[in-house]
Amino acid sequence: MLKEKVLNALNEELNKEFYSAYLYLGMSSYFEARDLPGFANFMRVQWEEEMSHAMRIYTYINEVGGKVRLKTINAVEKEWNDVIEVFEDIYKHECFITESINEVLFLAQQEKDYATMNMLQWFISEQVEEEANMLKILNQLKLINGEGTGLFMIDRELGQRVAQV
Ligand code: OFO
Repeated sequence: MLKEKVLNALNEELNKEFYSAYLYLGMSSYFEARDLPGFANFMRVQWEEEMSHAMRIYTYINEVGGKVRLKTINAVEKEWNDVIEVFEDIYKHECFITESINEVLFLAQQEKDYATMNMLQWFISEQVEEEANMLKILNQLKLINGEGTGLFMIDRELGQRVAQV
């Protein structure tokens, strides 16, 4: 049985994962509008991944007899000026999520909730990968100044990404 504190933290994390999905879908639509179909595809796949992160937490809460609380998901209102700005935001957001997962894990540890700690280990590894992938693309975009033939080539590469979930 989940302790109240851990359950609340997991429900907060669930909301953040849904927001991640929503944010990345907003970015996908930004790329659609900018005629960058590869970037749009990449972010749409990322949207699916984030939905699967949320559903992992959703399933876990139910599995251990907790009550899922589906809270308001914030709007995605930001207007981006260019591709580099979008990836700066993605990288920042992933670092924020890593911090957030670390805090939930810390809480679970304090509460001696070994099952939740075990479930969160998957997220710890996933965040290492997510941060590294996003930072790599951000750095590549900076190298080409976010424009020209380089941008076209990255767009083609990102168009190859297919959903793993
Ligand atoms: Fe992007 O890893 Fe979940 O939020």
